[in-house]
Amino acid sequence: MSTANPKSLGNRVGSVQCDNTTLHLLKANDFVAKAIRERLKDVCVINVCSSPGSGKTTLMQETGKRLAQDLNISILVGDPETERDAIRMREAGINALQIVTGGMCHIEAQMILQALDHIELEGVDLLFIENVGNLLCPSAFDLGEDYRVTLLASTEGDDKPKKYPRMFLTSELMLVSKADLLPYVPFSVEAVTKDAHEVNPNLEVMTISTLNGDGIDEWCNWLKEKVKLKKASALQED
Ligand SMILES: Nc1nc2c(ncn2[C@@H]2O[C@H](COP(=O)(O)OP(=O)(O)O)[C@@H](O)[C@H]2O)c(=O)[nH]1
Ligand SMILES: [Mg+2]
Repeated sequence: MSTANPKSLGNRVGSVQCDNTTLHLLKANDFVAKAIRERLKDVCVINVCSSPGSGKTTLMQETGKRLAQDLNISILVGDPETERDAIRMREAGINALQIVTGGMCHIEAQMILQALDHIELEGVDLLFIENVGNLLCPSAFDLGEDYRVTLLASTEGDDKPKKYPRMFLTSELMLVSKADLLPYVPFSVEAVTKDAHEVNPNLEVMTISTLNGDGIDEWCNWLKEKVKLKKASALQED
């Protein structure tokens, strides 16, 4: 060890080789995500991601109301603090449990595994996970979901898929939300779709507005189809 720099553990002065502990954390996370998939074999799980304020909770409320006759829906809602979103979901008649991450900027699989012991899952067809508002960290954490859906609001700018590629690369569906505001903001659905497809050619894209209802039927039909597929694959495994 160099006496000139006793804390460098023998590395050259000016550089230090750090162990990437995040990689180990993600391996552990993937292991837990696998356990969640095993446990939720006949529940369709959708991990809903976006920046804060893109309209996740509003969309979940509306979706829950619209699909109440067709599907039994529960939701786990992640936020750094407060139970506000779970309260909003319960007000909309949806069984909801808040995951308070204690300041953490994403949900980890172990949080979901813990939460599953505290939410009624008997007869549930569709479990939403509303992730913490963030386009970066949540992309790295598999939560045992079947599908990842990322909202991008028209007010956020159409440059985000290329700036936050991992979020869009790991998603199955991008919802361009707050479409009712498109006439008022400089946002091109064509440009954002082109960029998103350059990041992930398989990404489905829908344009929706919870405020005026545009695209909500298409979104609800997409969900019903995914629930059907999950049930069919669960039956095949039995
Ligand atoms: N114009 C417009 N505003 C919306 C829409 N959906 C949600 N909002 C508003 O956007 C804000 C954030 O919504 P919220 O659902 O809490 O977003 P979250 O943080 O992603 O869960 C609220 O003031 C909503 O009323 C929409 O489709 N159009
Ligand atoms: Mg919310």
